[in-house]
Amino acid sequence: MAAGEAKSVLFVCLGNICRSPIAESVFRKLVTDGNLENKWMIDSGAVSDWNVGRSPDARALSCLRTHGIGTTHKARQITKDDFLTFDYILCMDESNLRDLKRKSSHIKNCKAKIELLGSYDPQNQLIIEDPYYGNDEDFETVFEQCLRCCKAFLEKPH
Ligand code: 6LJ
Repeated sequence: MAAGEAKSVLFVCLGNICRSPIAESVFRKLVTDGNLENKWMIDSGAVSDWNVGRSPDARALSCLRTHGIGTTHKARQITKDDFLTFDYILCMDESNLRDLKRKSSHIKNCKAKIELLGSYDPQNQLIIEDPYYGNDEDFETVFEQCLRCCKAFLEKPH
């Protein structure tokens, strides 16, 4: 990437209604608060097509609201184009990473660097677990992990 050029990041999880919209919203808040809107393109998506068009899980929205963050995101599945256009695709667990690497292996000229968001965690919690069958505390844990990792990623992308 040339200096001064905008960078792009796509946050990915299984259904794009819990973890990745939290990560996307947290990162967007950090970018907005830092007056860096012109420097970043930000989105999120799903490995699966289970929830396409849906708003985030009510527990994810409630967790974000608690931290003063809103979102109008609607779930979408990742596309071939995402691998060609995004600089970074940051995912949540080993299953996401396997699915993304498998999909990218069929794509010529894949541009995206595919990584675990947790690889940026200063507290070294590598995996951001799926909170779908969990409770509000699990969503709060996801939020705190995303906040730590997004701060570190914004500071110094790999
Ligand atoms: C096709 C068959 C599966 C989950 C989730 C889990 C389960 C989810 C979900 C995350 C976001 C039609 C859809 C699994 C949205 C929905 C239940 C099954 C959905 C799984 C395994 C471990 C932990 C969580 N699968 N929905 N249907 N995560």
